[in-house]
Amino acid sequence: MSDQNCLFCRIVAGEVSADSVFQDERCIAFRDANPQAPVHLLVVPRDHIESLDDAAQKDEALLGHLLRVGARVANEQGLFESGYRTTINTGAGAGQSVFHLHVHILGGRSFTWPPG
Ligand code: DGP
Repeated sequence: MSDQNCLFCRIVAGEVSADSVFQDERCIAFRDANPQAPVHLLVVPRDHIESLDDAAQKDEALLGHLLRVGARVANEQGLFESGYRTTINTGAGAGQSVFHLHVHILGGRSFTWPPG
């Protein structure tokens, strides 16, 4: 399932280039083009799911996989000691701008709580 009008579907298909750090049969991880931290990665399922709100029961294993891949790539980027933030923006009001589910992995600086 992919959507020709979706930027992340086009990155998954290789039609738009991205600086990929990990790929498997279910997802890819690449560097965010507008980084908000020294390390800012996006973990993106290959299948088009608009947002976390659109994930169904059949997607439960995929959601877990995206988080585990996020931990893996964070550690590969050297964030084990310092920690990292894992974020999913859901809906425009929460800051989602690309409507293809993705997990942000941010690290390499300190973070405040609550987020802005
Ligand atoms: P969100 O706002 O949560 O939907 O996050 C979307 C992220 O996608 C945002 O941090 C910027 C990033 N982004 C937008 N366009 C591109 C692109 O063409 N390439 C890459 N690598 N990242 C992009």
